[in-house]
Parts: sequence; structure tokens; C-alpha cells
Amino acid sequence: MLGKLLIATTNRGKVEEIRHMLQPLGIELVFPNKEIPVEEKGCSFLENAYLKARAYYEVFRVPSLGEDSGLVVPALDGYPGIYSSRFYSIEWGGVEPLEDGRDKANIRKLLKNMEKVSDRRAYFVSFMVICLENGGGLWSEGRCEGEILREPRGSGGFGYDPVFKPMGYEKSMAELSIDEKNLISHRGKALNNILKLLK
Ligand code: ITT
Repeated sequence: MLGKLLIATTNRGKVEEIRHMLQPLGIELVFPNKEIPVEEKGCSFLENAYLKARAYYEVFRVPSLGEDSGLVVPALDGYPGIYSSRFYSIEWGGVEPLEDGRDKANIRKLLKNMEKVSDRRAYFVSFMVICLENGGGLWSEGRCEGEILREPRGSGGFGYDPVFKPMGYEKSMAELSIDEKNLISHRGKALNNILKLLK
């Protein structure tokens, strides 16, 4: 199907989940030995996923998988959206101090902005792009629907997982095992979809 696949991300949570799914399939995963700066200047998840895959491909010349993902809350006009990783620092909704790490600051800001919001529906979305050696590429999407809890629960996963309750579950995403999360998550679905295209 594919010899090597470089995972073009700096996010350790993403790396763990992708490794967990792909390693048993016999795909030779390559993890970059240096970080390539990528300006996420796209207006969509798909554009940003492409920018990441392309930037790493240009340096390493190995088929490269870039992923852009985030949390979309319709009652907040779609925020954090493409700003999910740096939501705490953007002006919309008030800048939150970075006291105890990015994930905690992002969650604090989300919960503050949702204090009086009764429509708590939200979804995670993941877009993936693979830049191939023949100049072509592939892309896929995955979504996971759920709702925003009133306070954080659990210590697994990363990002907004402690305040996200997947639809049909009584646990937060951070209370699921990595296998359980991969089965239902936006990233797990996007990965399965892009694997189908590769085959
Ligand atoms: P790379 O660009 O290097 O891949 P990043 O963390 O900056 O790393 P993104 O720009 O795609 O990645 O931002 C994704 C953010 O969305 C991430 O930092 C989390 O805040 C949130 N997010 C994405 N997937 C998530 C998940 O599975 N669980 C919780 N939060 C998630």
C-alpha cells in the first residue's frame, strides 16, 4: 500500500493516537527529528492540513500526513474552530492567561464563554492530507459529535477531551481508553477514511 509515512505533527497526543492505529497495520511510520515551522494561515481545517503535510514533505521527501483538527461549538458561532489550539490567546471571547499550560487555558476560556449557554452541542473535526511522492495527494475528514460538560473530567487524551462528552457515552473523552477514543473519535474516523483511499 505504502512504504513509509511521515507523521507531520508536533502534537504528542495526536502522535500517540495515530501510532496506536497505524503501527499494527505494518506501515513504517516516520517521526520527524526536527520541527518544521508551519504558519497555519489557511481559512479552513483542510487548507491547514495541506500546509502541514506539504511543508514536511518538502523537507523530508517522504509521503507525509498532516492533520488539522479542532472543536466546533455552534452556539459559539463555530469557535474555537480552526483556532482551537490557541483559543486562549485570541481576542474573541476574551484573552485567557497561560498560567498552567495551553490545554487548561483553552478549557477555562471555553467554559467561561459557555457559562450561560444551554445549547451545549459540539463536535470535534479532523481533516487529514497525505502528500505523496508522485506529486499527488489524498484527503479525508472525520467527525465526532457530543456535548460540552460544565466541568473537566478525566485525565486521558489531550486538549478539550476532559470537557467533551461523546454522544451516547456517560464518560468524557478523557475518561476513555486510547482504543475506545480511536474507535469513535474524529481522528480515528479520518484515519480510517484516508486508509481506504490509500488502498
Ligand atoms: P500540529 O499543528 O503540529 O499538528 P496542533 O496541536 O497545533 O499540532 P491543530 O492546529 O490541529 O494541532 O490544533 C488542534 C487543537 O484542537 C488541539 O491543540 C486541541 O486543542 C484540539 N483538539 C484536536 N483534536 C483533539 C482531541 O482529539 N481531543 C481534544 N482536543 C483536540
